[in-house]
This record gives sequence, C-alpha cells and structure tokens, in this order.
Amino acid sequence: MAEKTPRVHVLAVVGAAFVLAALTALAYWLAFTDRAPERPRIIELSAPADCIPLGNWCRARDSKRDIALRLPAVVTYLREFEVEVRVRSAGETGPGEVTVTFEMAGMNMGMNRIRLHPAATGAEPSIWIGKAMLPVCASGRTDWQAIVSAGNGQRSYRVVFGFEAAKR
Ligand SMILES: [Cu+2]
Repeated sequence: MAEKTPRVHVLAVVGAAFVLAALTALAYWLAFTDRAPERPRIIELSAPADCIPLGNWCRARDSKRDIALRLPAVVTYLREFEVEVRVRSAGETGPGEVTVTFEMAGMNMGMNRIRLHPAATGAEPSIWIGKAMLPVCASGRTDWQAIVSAGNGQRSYRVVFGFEAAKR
C-alpha cells in the first residue's frame, strides 16, 4: 500500500504531461496550417496618389517598411527602360526578392513581371534594379500600374504605383 500510492501519482503526472504535450502540438499545428507558412502574408502599402514615379522617387511606407519606385522620366511603349526600387526595413529582415509587375486596371495585358536584382547587397536602404518593356495596348490606353512586391519569406509588401506611358 505504501509503495502503490507514489506509483499512481507518477503515472498521473506523466499522463497529464502527455496530454499537455499533445494539446500543445495540436495548437501549433492549427496555428501553422491556418497561416499557411509556405505563402508569405501580403501587406498592402498605399502609394501617395499625387506621386508619379517618372523621373522621380515615389514612396509608400508603414512603420516597418519604406518602399520607393523610380522609372525614367519617359517610358515609351516597346522600348526597354530601367526600373529602380529602394527598400528600407526598420529592424526587419530585408527582402529576399523584389519583383515589379506592369498591369492595366481592368484589362489583361499579359504577364509583364520582372525580377529585380540587388544593386548593393547588405546596404540599407537596399537598391534593386532591372529592365522592363511595355507591350502596346490595342485600345490606345496609356495608363499603367507598376506593382512592386518585396518579400522576405514571412511577409510580402505590395505597392501599386500609377503612371502614364508615352506612345512613340
Ligand atoms: Cu491595355
């Protein structure tokens, strides 16, 4: 009798520990499947409406990140042009990938996405550059959106900048 009681206690404690561990594992599993860790969370930053990124830096920011875009003063259809993105990260891991997608609102213009490469690695702010070319719009429209995405695995920041292209 004197030996049995402690053994029962030990079993109860071990059992409770197992139940707790199982519940913790379940909670983690639920939390992670809910957030789909393979896909980064997308955070939209809004660019100031009155800023046009032609020959000029336009910035969008929140407390953690500051993303700016600059295109040449004139972007002409079917002519290659330079795209520059500047990313400032406040205490966060900088982006591992920066892409710019060119779209027209409400019109499918095909896939126009470029992946930028870092001009200076480890610099703060980091500068990313690349070259792009716009396809001609059959409707004659010239209003484009440059959509900048800067992701570090956990978060992906997305900013839409509007600009007008020049017909040649
Ligand atoms: Cu179009």
